[in-house]
Order: sequence, then C-alpha cells, then structure tokens
Amino acid sequence: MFKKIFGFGKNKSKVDEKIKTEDENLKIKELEELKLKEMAEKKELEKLKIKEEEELKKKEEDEKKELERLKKEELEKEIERKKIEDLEKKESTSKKRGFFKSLKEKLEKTREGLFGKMKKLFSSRSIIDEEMYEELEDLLIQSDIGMDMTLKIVKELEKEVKKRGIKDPNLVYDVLKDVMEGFLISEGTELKVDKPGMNIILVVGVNGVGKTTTIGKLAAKFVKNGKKVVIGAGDTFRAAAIEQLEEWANRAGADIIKHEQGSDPGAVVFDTLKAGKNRNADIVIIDTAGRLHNKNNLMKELEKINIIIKKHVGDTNYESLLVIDGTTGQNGLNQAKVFNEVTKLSGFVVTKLDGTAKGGIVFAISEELKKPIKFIGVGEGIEDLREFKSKEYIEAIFE
Ligand SMILES: Nc1nc2c(ncn2[C@@H]2O[C@H](COP(=O)(O)OP(=O)(O)O)[C@@H](O)[C@H]2O)c(=O)[nH]1
Ligand SMILES: [Mg+2]
Repeated sequence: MFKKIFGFGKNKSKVDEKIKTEDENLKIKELEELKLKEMAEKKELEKLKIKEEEELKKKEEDEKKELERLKKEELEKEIERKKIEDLEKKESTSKKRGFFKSLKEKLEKTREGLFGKMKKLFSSRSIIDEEMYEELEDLLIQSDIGMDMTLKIVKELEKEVKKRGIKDPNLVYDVLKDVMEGFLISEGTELKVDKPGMNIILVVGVNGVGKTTTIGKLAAKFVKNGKKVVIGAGDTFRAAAIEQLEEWANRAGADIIKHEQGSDPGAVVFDTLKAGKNRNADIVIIDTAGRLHNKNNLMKELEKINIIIKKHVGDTNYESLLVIDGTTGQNGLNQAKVFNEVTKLSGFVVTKLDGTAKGGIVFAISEELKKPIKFIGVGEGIEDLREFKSKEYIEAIFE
C-alpha cells in the first residue's frame, strides 16, 4: 500500500513535471498571445491616432475653408453694402441738386439765349472791327440791358480790348465778362437784418411781380437760421392775397398777423410791429399791395406805412425792398423808377430770372436805379431765392 503510494509518488513527480512544462508552455503561449494582443492594440491605437490626426487635419482644413468662405461672403456683402451706399449717396446728391440747383442751371435760358449768341458772334469772326461791336450792341439791347447801359458797356469794352492789345475776336468774350461785371453794383448787396432787437423789412412792388413769394422764401431762410419771424399781411386788397401769404408763413414756420380783406393796411402794419415786439421777433416782414393806378395814391399809402414804422423804431434804418419782375423788361424798369421816386428804397429783388432769356435787366437796374440788387428769384420753390453776388451772376450767365 505504501509502495503503491510511493510508486504512485514517483509517477506523480513525472506527472508534475509534465504539468509544469505544460504550464510553462501555456504561460509562454499566454504571454506571447498577450504580447501579440498588446502589439495589435498598439497598432490599433496608432491607427486610431493616425485616423484622429487625419480627422483633425481635415477638420482644420474644413474650418479654414469655412473661414475663407465666410470672409469671401463678408467681402461680397461689404462690396454690396458699398454699392448701395454709393447709390444712396448719388441719389441724395441728385435729390439735393434737384432741390438746390446751381445758379448756372437756373439761369440756363439767359445763358443759352443771349450769352450763347454773343459767344457765337465772337467765334464766327476773324477780325475785331466796327461791325463786330455794332452786332454786339444789338444783342445787348435785345437782352433788356437798355440803350444807355449798352453804349457804356461797348465803349468800355473797346477801350479794354485796345488796352490789352487783343487781336483775336475769340478773346473778346472774356474781356466783355470783366467789363460787364464792373457795371454791376457789388456793394451793399447783403440784407441788414442782424442788429439786436427787431429788424424790419418792408416789401413793395406792383401786383404780380412776386412780393408774397419772395417774402415766403425770405422768411424760410431766416427761420432756418434760427430767427423768430413775424409777417404782416399788408396787402389787404384781395382775400386770396392774405391766404397766399398765410400759406407761405406756415410753410416757412413764421407767424403771421392779418386783418380782414379791405381793412386799413396801416393798421395791419401797426399790429404786426406790436406783435413783433411782444413776441421778441428778430425779423418782421411786411407785405404790401402796391397798386400803381395812381402815383399820388401810391406815395400816400407808402408814406403812411413808413410813418408807422418810424414811430416804432425811431430813426433806425430798415430794409425797404422793391421787387421787380425780371421778365417785364423796360416796363418793369419804369415801374421801379416810380417807386424809387416816391419812397426810400434800400435795394431790389429781381424775380423770375429763371423764366427769361433776357437776364440783362439786372444791368439796367444797377445802372439806372443806382441801388444794389440784394436777391434774385430763380423759381417758384421755397429755396429759389438767391443772394445776389455780381461775380456769381456773371459766371452763371456767361458760357
Ligand atoms: N418762375 C418764377 N416764378 C415766380 C418767381 N417769383 C414769383 N413767381 C410767381 O409769380 C406769381 C406772382 O407772385 P406773387 O408772389 O403772388 O406776386 P405779388 O402779387 O407781388 O405778391 C406767382 O405765380 C409766383 O409763383 C420766380 O422767381 N420765378
Ligand atoms: Mg402778393
């Protein structure tokens, strides 16, 4: 039994050894497998890493592309915005130009008519001679410049051409420009309404010349410059005249003092000045009827108004503007002479110069009435009243 056991023991150690080697083999195998597995895992990890890197790279590239696309889009948008902005700018300037056209555009008729013809007169000739001056005289007279003024201009031109030693008729046009500018009164063309307290502007002239319209435009100008303006409806002759003035006052943002149709203009003037004072007005503008049926009557009416004004402001000067319709030529000039005789005028407003090819009236006024033109009317709109500047006017009517 013991032997058996022993024997068994002998056998057992063999078996043990066998088991041992088998175990070892197994272990090695396992180890190898583990190693292989590790390697495979490592490989897998590397693959994954490469894949990740590739994906990252792709992502980065995609992002870069997206960024570039966005940038491009933004650029395109910016260009589009600029285009719209430019267009809007253009539109607004063209609107502005439409609203505030240049004097040159407004005086197109005179420039193309009279002064265009004069340019042709000079350019079509090869020499400067008597005949050229005679033709020029005809053109100037046709333009309402008046005989006296025309003769003066031509005489001065001949003198100046000789003095400058000019032989080419083409060059005479520019000399004429200088000479004509010299005949326009350029002193005192600005309105004197800046003294502290109430400044008064009396507006006179015959019916239809543009008094009410001019008052509306003037009031708008002053209000725009921050002035308090009160207008007096001194033309009580027609109800429509009062309504028309009221409309202009509303448009301009000015106050209006009015009485009923047919009432005494003197009373309106009185109330207007009183209101002007009470309301601390900077400027009071007075409209008048200016019926010219009788010189004596006109004189009395204006005298009465002037006395009322003087009672209010004492001896301080005020503006007394005569409005002349620029399209009426010699007739308008004669009316102006009558007003100039019966009342003290400080200057003129020449209206409707946009509607005539005879802008020469401006020279006749300067010459014959010896007082400055302060404003010119170049249209029916609220902005169509321009300060008169001789140089600017000459530049606008010459080519
Ligand atoms: N084309 C043009 N028309 C004007 C000008 N000034 C006034 N008018 C027009 O002339 C007409 C008479 O003007 P209005 O002010 O009533 O003259 P008033 O009778 O002197 O007050 C109106 O139809 C005005 O629109 C101007 O400078 N140019
Ligand atoms: Mg009127």
